[in-house]
Amino acid sequence: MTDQTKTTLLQQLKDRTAVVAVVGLGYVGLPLVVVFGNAGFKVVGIDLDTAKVDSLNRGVSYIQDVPTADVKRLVDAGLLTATTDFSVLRDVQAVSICVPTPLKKTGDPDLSYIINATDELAKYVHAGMVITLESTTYPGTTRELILPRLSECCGLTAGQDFFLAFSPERVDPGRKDWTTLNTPKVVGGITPDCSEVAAAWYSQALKTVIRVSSAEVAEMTKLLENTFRMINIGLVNELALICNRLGVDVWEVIDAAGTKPFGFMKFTPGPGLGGHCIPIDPLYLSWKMKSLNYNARFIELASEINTNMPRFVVSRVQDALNDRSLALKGSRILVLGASYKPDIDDLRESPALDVIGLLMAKGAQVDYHDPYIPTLKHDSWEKVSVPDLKNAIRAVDCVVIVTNHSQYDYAMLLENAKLIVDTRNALGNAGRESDKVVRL
Ligand code: SAJ
Repeated sequence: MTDQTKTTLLQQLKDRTAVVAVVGLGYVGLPLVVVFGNAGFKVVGIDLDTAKVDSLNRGVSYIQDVPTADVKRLVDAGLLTATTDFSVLRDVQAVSICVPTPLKKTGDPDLSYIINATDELAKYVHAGMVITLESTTYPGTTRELILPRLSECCGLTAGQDFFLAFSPERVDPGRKDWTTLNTPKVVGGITPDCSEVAAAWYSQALKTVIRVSSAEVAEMTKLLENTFRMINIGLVNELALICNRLGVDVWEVIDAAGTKPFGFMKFTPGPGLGGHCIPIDPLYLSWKMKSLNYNARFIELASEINTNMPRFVVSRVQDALNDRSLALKGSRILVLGASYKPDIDDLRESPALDVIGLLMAKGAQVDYHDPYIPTLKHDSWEKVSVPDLKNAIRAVDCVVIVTNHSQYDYAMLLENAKLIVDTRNALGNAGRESDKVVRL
């Protein structure tokens, strides 16, 4: 049965008669649907959100990186359908799970999306099926959480009857140079045969597939990528605290270090760490290690430093106002930029929300502006982006640049503001030379 099952499935993947399913149609799943469809596979997208399902069946995309024309073409060609009904998996040979892996309020991993998707899949898993998990998670999830649920329910064996692997998503929303199609894709299975079948599937649609020896290696690979980033951002954030105490310009130091053509990678300090990946993924690793009685000190310390940056920003605002004999309490502050990084409309974990909350807690009157985010609702407060930016800049005691959107007119800001705290070095040398600009 084993060899025949694998041989038949490999042939179906090779001649693209295998039907593909993607569970979770967000910023990871939808681009994957299009890539498999463009490779000639019949694809069924599965999501609990009927609005997403209806939109796709109308041939309309809702993800910034996926053109509607691509979706419409696949739907019109009969290569793409979407549904909320998992029973379609009865007639599917290849399934990719791309569901969220956020944190709970407690700061522990929230694996409920993976568990729910797996429990639904377990009802329909059958011999001759390959399954991959793409959601970023702790090492061991595929083997400890998914495998038992799939093999116990139906008496099938991974690596013989069905094939289970992990393949980390490497989607950077908004990026045009590296996409789902051309970003190298790591794939690692529960068994060598699982690695082989999953890699064979992905090689039919993606430009570069990197096969590793196990699901744990693949899970750990993604965590290294994002933990590396989080810790290095934490390092430069601590450098900003150190340079502030030394009276040294941290931006000038980093720019000078950046002239080293080897052995150095430039990161920049900021008001804190936002996004759905970098602040969260490393905590999946440190959480797992705690269960093995190991304290991942680098991750904990970097996370502590990054989490404290909004407070540091507020202290810089307070000091800057104080130097002008103004109390923070009662001062009018304009926060410029709310999304977690420039030129996108994503608020997840944005430090701007913390900066605004902390300024308000100290009695400041806070407004914000963000061209991508018309309204802000967080904790107990709600705000609307100021309609007339130039007037708002002139009216306030201090402007705080939190997210340096490229569309801002920074010359106009420098001309019209009384005082600017620039947490992103958005003003560059003009800011360094101006006595009304304080840099992080
Ligand atoms: N940040 C800094 N200093 C830096 C770089 C980033 O403070 O030097 C801040 C950003 O302002 C933001 C947060 O860190 O608040 C995260 O920024 P990010 O540039 O890492 O962007 P993300 O969250 O979109 O990260 C994604 C990740 N992609 C995946 O997980 C698949 C990450 O692995 C990519 O390296 C990153 O995009 C990228 O390079 O753009």
